[in-house]
Amino acid sequence: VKQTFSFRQVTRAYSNMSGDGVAQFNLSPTSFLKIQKGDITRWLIDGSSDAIVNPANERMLGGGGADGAIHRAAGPELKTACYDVPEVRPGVRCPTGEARITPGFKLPASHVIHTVGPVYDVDSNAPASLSNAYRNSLRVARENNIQYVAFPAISCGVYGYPFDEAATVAISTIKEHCDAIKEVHFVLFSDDIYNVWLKKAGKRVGDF
Ligand code: AR6
Repeated sequence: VKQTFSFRQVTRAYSNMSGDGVAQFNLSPTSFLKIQKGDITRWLIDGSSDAIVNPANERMLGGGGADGAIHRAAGPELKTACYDVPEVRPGVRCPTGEARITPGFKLPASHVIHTVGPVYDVDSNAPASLSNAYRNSLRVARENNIQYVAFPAISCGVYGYPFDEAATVAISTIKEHCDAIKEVHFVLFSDDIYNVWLKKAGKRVGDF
């Protein structure tokens, strides 16, 4: 089905459908991309085969931003589960671009997929690292029969990735690697990022 949305049309469609405040796009005949504003620690969809993605660091024992909020909402068992993830080298449980999974404990989501995006100013191939983080998170979801996945804007906080460039990588990668995932959600904390993501989804997904 050929659907073409301008940004204005997307936002209008969004406000027309805004019962639940979620903008929806077809990624494929069997997968949806859903974009909403909000706090990812409160994301609740299915209860059995769902995961939120944590934008963590390589040590994978918590931090600030969404990582801190996710650890607070999950409770201390999450940190214990993270300690149990083996180090691949001293101090590194999850290298940049890779992903690891734990239970969600007190979170509404049943699982947390921890991934590490690039530090924008330090990583010499930031787009590849960011794409790997999305791709490997989806792969880990698939390997664990998880069909509903919620992402924040990985690397767009402490790690300093420009929103527009991050949205291009995020949405293209998800479009390419969404097989077997029923719904990929973005739960975005700020108006700025939400608007950039909506616009990019209209261009990259809405008009396929
Ligand atoms: N729900 C959804 N999005 C959120 C939430 C939330 N509750 N809280 C923040 N965000 P960041 P990064 C947004 O900094 O850039 C940590 O210390 C935030 O506004 O959480 O990948 C880790 O331990 C931003 O748009 O992750 C690492 O050391 C986005 O989530 C480092 O930060 C990502 O911002 C990772 O940095």
